[in-house]
Amino acid sequence: MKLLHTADWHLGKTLNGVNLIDDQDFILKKFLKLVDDEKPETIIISGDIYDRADPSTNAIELFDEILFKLTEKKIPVLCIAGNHDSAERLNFGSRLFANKKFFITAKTDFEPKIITIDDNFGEIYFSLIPFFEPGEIRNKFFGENAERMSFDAANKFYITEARKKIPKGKRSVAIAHVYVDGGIESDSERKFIGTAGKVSPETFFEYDYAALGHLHKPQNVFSDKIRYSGSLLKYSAKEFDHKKGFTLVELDKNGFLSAKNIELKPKHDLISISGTLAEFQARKKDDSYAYITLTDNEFVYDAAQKLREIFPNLMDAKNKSRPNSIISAPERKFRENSTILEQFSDFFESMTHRTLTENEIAALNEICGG
Ligand SMILES: [Mn+2]
Repeated sequence: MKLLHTADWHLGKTLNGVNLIDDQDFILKKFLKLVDDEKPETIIISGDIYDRADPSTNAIELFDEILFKLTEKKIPVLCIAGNHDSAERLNFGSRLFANKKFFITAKTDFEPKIITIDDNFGEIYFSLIPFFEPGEIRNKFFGENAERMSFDAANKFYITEARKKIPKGKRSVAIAHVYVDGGIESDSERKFIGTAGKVSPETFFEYDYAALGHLHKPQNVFSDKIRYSGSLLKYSAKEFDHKKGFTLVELDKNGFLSAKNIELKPKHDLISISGTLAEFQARKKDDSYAYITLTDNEFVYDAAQKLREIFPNLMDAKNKSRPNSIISAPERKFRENSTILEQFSDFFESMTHRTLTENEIAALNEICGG
């Protein structure tokens, strides 16, 4: 069986104030073309469909469009929720969509979701493991008074439950949105709350392939069979050298055969480069999303304006001796890599123009700490 594995679309994402929806639309149309060319028998989307729990209407429309086009091709699509998605919202219509072979699992269940799809050699069992907080598994299976669980313990438990429905000797694929220990993090993933957010690779050893989402760099962890397809596009300056694309996986009668990354050229590249203004001015105009570090020793007057003549999509510019941005950065509403409490207090402040009181912070701590 040929599988096409993708993840971390983050539809509706903005980067330095630039909405990437047109770039996402462009690359997903290429993805549809890739589906026509490669003719996979199953498509896997391993979470973080949207960038936010309350996605923009543009993002919802784009997902709706791509889904419709995929289901028209009559290829089964298996999809789970990631930590950026709202499980409840993404779950909408899931029972109806199953009739069209679009299988979305956004919420955990007492009986973890298994979908079987046949190829010439028989059935393949797919475990759909949506992103969950460990507390959710604890409450659901053990009760609220049970001991706290780590991400590792909760995932091990849930995947053991999932495997109970897979007959011995049958081929199987896990679809999950987790941080597998040993993977390389970028800086555009939102960290899971709590320190022990990692899951050990052994959790997936019984599967013939683990189609993972969460880490944005395409990579294997521990073996060829445990793999992140990476995000749809470069979602931070640090990702300038990532090769984004889609992962094509082949399973034969014995299980895993091969996996390779198919790189697709985006509408705009994202570059992070340094040089003097004179060097840049000698270049051709470049419409990449550009993060520039100027190496001139002397002060460059009106640098951002001059750089924009070469890089119309200038995202940020710095001078090597002055690490702060020399272009006016758009107002950032929320702190990056922040806790849920920090995110909420930023949101609260932007909505009410006042800071949280001590009582309110205490109440929130109680809610978030559970
Ligand atoms: Mn993600």
